Amino acid sequence: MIRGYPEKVSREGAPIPRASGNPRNLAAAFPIPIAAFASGRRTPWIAVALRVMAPWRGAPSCRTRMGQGGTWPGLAGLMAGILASAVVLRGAVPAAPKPNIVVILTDDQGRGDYGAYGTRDIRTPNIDRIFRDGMTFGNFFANSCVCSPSRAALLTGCYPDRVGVPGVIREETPVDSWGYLSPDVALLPALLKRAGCHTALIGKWHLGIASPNTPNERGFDRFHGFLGDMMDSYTTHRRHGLNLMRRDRETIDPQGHATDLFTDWACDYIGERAKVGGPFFLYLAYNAPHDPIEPPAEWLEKVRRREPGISPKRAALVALIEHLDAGIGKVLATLDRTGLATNTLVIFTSDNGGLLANGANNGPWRGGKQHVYEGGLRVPGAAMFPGRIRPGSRTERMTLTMDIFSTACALHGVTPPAHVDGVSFLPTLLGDPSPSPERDLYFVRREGGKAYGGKTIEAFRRGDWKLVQDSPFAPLELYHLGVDPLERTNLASSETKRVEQLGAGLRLQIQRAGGVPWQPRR
Ligand SMILES: [Ca+2]
Repeated sequence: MIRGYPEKVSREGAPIPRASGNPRNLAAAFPIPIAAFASGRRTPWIAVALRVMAPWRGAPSCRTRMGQGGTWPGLAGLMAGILASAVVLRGAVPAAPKPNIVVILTDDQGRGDYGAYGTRDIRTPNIDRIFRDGMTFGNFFANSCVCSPSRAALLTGCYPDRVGVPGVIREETPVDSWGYLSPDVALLPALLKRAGCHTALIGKWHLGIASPNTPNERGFDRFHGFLGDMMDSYTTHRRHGLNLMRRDRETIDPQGHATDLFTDWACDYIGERAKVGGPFFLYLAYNAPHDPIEPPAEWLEKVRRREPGISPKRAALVALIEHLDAGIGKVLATLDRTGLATNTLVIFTSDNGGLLANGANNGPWRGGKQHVYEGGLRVPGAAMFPGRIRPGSRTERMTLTMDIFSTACALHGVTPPAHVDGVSFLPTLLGDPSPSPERDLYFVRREGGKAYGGKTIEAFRRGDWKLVQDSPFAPLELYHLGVDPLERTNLASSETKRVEQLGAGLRLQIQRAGGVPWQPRR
């Protein structure tokens, strides 16, 4: 069984004991959206009334003793009665709105590059708010150590090479493109749209620049952002001289820092949905803090003044992340201002570990972006849902980017396609203390250049054991993360049987991906 290990090196705060009592199921937590709407079954009105009064157990701000062997506080019971009476008088079950989902994905943000982690030279009060007001994931892993594969995993729920994206897609330079998103796979927005959600991608797509792999063609009602892998400048938004900024299918040439543009567009979108009504799925994918490290001048100056002795490289990265954090703060404030926050699940994570060459902080873990050691795969992870997720809670569940897909489906009562690898963590969010799902974990990256030669690197994890090949030309390495979380002692030569066992599992994963092309038909 896969087990997470306590993050002894983190200073995100002491783990908070999980809620006692019976695990709560989805129908109990979301009686109307899931039990009634998704299945078509009518929820008894009294259960609805009680659930409205007790959105989740154990909340400091609205604690009830119901289910803990106690009694309802008088005021809550009175209000429940009034509500129930109103329901009976109207003769109908009030329709609670379906929840919204906002996934905030940052680009190359390291596991330790935010304030709530305990890092001293960075101030990210808005990202920290998601951790503080929601659930911290102590073991959140990107599906890959680079951009495109993790993004493909998020939107398909699959290991990325199973949908044609083992490596970075660079359609604008085909000789250096190492993936092609399978046109046959349904993406998350297409599924959520069937459940009644309006869907939007704001920011970076990086899963193709041409038909059929553009955001609108793959299920997003709205696309406002950048098609490519990275911008040569945050202010010119070009890549290899190409303008890849779009509003839906229209090429646009906006002025300003990309982080500010994406923030403004996200706020506009949320404001628009507040007026229109109905649930929405917003995938907000910032380019920051990916290369080039270009913070606005005033943000860099602020960091330099506050952090005497910081290196120029680190100061620039910190400033870029703090500027990003301010943007996230505006988006959260817009959810608050429109009143949508109380019905919105916000998930925050990064697509891979930080790039060490840029001064990124990946905590104590080995390596960073482009590597399948822990520093390249471990990412920040948090989720916030007022009234549903217990503030300040924490899980050590082993969680991957692709699990977001299944979680979003579960929240809207959508059955994921049978081929999906991701597992919903919605029960965990709602306080179910069940252990991590029992499964092997697999990470892959295909890349060109002399260091990779068009071949792949992989990591394969079973329980605490991890098999690693961080260069296609290096022998396999084996680590026991339970006793050696920083991957310092390679046990491959002494644990040969274990290497063979995990190697067989790895080969199976490679075979599973073999049926899907990762290049377009030429
Ligand atoms: Ca990235």
